[in-house]
Amino acid sequence: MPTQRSLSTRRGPSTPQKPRTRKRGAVLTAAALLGTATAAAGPATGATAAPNPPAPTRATAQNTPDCSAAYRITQKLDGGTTWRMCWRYDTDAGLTLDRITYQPPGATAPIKVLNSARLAQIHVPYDDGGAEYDDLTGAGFGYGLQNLKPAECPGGTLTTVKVAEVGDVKGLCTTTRTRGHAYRMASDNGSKVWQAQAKDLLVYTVNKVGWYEYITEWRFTADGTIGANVGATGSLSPVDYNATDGRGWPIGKGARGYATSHAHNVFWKLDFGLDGSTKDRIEQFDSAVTAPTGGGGPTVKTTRTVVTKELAGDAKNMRWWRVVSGTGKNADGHARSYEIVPGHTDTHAGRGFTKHDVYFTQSRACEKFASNNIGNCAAGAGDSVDKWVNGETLTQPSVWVNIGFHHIARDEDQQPMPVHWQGFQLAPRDVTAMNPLTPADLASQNGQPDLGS
Ligand SMILES: [Cu+2]
Repeated sequence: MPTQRSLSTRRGPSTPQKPRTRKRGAVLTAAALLGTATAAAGPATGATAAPNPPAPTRATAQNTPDCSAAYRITQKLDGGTTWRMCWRYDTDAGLTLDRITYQPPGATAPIKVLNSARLAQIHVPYDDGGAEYDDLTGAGFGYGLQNLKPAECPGGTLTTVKVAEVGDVKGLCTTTRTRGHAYRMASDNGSKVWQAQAKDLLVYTVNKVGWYEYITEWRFTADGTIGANVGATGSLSPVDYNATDGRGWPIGKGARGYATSHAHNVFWKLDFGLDGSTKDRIEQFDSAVTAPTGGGGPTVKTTRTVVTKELAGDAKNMRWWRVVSGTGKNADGHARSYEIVPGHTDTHAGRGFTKHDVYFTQSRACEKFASNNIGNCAAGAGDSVDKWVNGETLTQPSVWVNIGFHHIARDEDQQPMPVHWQGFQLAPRDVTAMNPLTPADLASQNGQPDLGS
C-alpha cells in the first residue's frame, strides 16, 4: 500500500493533503473556492444554517426529526407518504442525511429507516497507474460545494450551507420531481383503471473536485424506496490527455487528445436503524437455476443465508441482500426489511477496498471512509473498509455499497461532459403489509385472491 496516505489529519483547502501520486486540480480548486466566497456575498433567500448543528434537541413530538428546524427536511408526497430527515454538511463526506423516517399513508407514526446515510469515498484510479485520487478525504470534495442557481433546483428550495473555511454556499436543493406511473391496474372487465402518477422527493448537492463536478442525489418515493446516485459531470481532467499507450481514447481530431481512461469507484455508507432497532440482521439470497431435464420447465431454488459475521460481498447474478429489523414487523406479521438493489457496476480489482461490491462491518465510530479513512482508528486497524472485515460478529451492521464506473472517454464527453449516473436503490420489503399507495377500494386485496369455486 502507498505510504503517503494520511490517517488522521483533517485538511482545509489551504493545507491540501497530498494525494497518493499527485495533486488533483489544486489551482482550479482554489479558484473555485474564491468564486464560491464571492458568489455567497449576494442575498440569501434560503434558510441559513450553522456549520455544526447544535446538539440535537429533544423531539417535542413523535413526528419531529431530532434536529433543529434549519436542518429538517419534511415532505409529504402525492399519495400521502411523508418522508422526514435531518441534513448536515461535512467537509469530508459532504451531504449527510440522518434520522430518515418514512410514514406511509394511514400509518399513525413514522417508521425509522436509517440513522445515517452519506457518501463514504469516491476513488478515482487512472488506467495507466499514474494518478489515483480519494476525492472525499484526499482531494477536497467537501470544500468544493457549489452555489446552485434557482433554475438548478426547479420547484424546490435552495438552502444556504455554511462550509468551514469556505463560507456560505447556497448549495442544498430540496425539491420534488415527477417520475411517471407509480402503478397501473385495469379491472377485470377493463372498465376501470387504477393508476397513480408518482412525484419523488429529491435532495441534492453539487461538489467540484478538480475538473469534475459530482451531483450527490438522494431520491425518496411515495412507495418507500430510497435512491442514492452520484452523477459525474464537469470536464475531463486536462492533465490526463497523454494516453498514447492504448489506455485512452482519442477525443481530439484524428489520433490526438487521448484522454486517459479511469474509474470512479463510489462508496456509500448506510447505518440502518429499522424500526428503531439496534439489532438489524443482514441476509443474503442466492437463486440457482436448473434447466429442465424432462417435460417441465426450468426450476429455481432460492437460498437464504443469514450473514452473522462481517462480510465483503460480491455481486452475482440472482444474488441480493437485505437489512432486516431486529424488532419491527408489518401488519401481516412479517419482519420489516430494506433490500439493497445495486445499479450497474464495474467492480475494479485494483485495490483491496474496490474488489468487493458491498461490505457489512460491525459499526464502529472511527470507521468513516471506505479508503483513506480519517476516522482516527487505532494503529494497525487499517484505513480502508476491506481491512475492517475481520471476522467480528455482526450485531450492529454498517452497510457499505461500492458502485464503480470505468470511464473510457468519448467525443461527447466535451464540453461540458454529460452527466453519468451510478448508484443503487433501497427498496422496502415487507415494511408495509401491502403497497402503501393501495387505493381504498382495493385495500381488502391482501393475500391470495378468492377465486370462487
Ligand atoms: Cu470520468
